[in-house]
Amino acid sequence: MTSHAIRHVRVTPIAFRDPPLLNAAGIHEPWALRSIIEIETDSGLIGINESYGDLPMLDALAQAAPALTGLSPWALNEMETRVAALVAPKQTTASEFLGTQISLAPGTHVSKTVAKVISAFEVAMMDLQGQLANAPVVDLLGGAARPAVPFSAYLFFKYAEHIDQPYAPDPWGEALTPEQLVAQARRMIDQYGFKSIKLKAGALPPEQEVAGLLALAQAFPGAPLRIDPNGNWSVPTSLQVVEQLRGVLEYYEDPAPGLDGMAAVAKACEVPLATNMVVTDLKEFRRNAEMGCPVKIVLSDHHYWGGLRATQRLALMCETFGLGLSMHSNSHLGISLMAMTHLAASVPQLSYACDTHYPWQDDEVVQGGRLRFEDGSLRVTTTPGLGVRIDREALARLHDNYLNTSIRNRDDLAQMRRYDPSFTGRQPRY
Ligand code: GKR
Ligand code: MG
Repeated sequence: MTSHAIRHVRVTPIAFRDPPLLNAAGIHEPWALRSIIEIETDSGLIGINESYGDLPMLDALAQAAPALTGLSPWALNEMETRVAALVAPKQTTASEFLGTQISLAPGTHVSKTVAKVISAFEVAMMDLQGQLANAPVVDLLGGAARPAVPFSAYLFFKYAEHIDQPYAPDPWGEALTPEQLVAQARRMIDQYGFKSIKLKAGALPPEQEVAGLLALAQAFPGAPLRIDPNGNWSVPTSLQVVEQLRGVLEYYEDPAPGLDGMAAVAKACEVPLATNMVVTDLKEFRRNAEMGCPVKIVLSDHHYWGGLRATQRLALMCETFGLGLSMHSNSHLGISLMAMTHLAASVPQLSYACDTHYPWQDDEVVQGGRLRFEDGSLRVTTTPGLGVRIDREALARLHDNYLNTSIRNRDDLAQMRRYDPSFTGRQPRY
């Protein structure tokens, strides 16, 4: 009988072009890093995934990879147990004190690294499961609640060029004024058909960002609008901004730092607060609930919430506590975007269009090139597994980019200091 046991895990770090996008931490570097994960079975099947590509993540993936050898692609719970045992940081326990090394039991220590590695392997294993069962991943998650997933136009203030532009400048140009921002939105909406708009804020003085959002509201009447300064505004500034944006926002994403800051804003503002910064694991979810849910919308991310199934469990908890659910994103390519799409299609409670950085990338690692949006949505694939396969030539090219750049960890702050040596990155800045 053919064995589908896992034989090998291959992790390939890649780097792809990323524009000079401004945010609270500083500015994007010219290369964004990701890892491409391939899990191969004895029978020669290959399950794929895309995750973070910074050095600690690559180290954690390498540390955990042996846990998969010999495992069935269906054994997700066993994979989680083994990964948690291998990757969890050690604690000084009584038995360790007495000289015995013990691994922490899963569940007793849930670090983000464990959740990230579990997610990285889970998606690739589910891609394998789909190939074995001849079913798309969305069917393994219970079937599609919607045939296509709506995404939002994710706008950034940006410079026209990087400080040491290593390749031809991106076609989006500069966006620092309300007029340039509206032009960026128009271009993105014309090209992709997005219906909702999110503005990444926390980069320019708040009055300039408010002017930008008001210009968007005027240019796109009726479009749901969000603003996200990544916790870079004090509570008084957050309240001032939301007052200036009265009647304009669909939700208010991470205005002030920390759950306490968010709770102080929530007390005095009617617009629901959303986060991908202060409710990022079960412990924080519990604290938000104990505080009476100042945060009303959780912007999930399967890459660090522990995978597709863990995010489905999060969806149920959001429903239980009357919270909304959507997804945020990072600079990513098609495998990550497609995994998000299968997950989002399977979640009946998804209440808002998801974020994606995808329009900011022009590289791709999947066969057939860039994924195509229809009317602002991405159709969930119906072929086995994730429905995307790796383009080997593209992977080799993107890996070469990685070998040729010295970037090994994303550092928007250090990059901004190259433009402005006095930039401190102190938060909240305003
Ligand atoms: O790429 O600059 C960025 C974003 O700020 C990203 O890092 C955030 O994680 O998009 C994310 C968000 O919604 O906060
Ligand atoms: Mg955010």
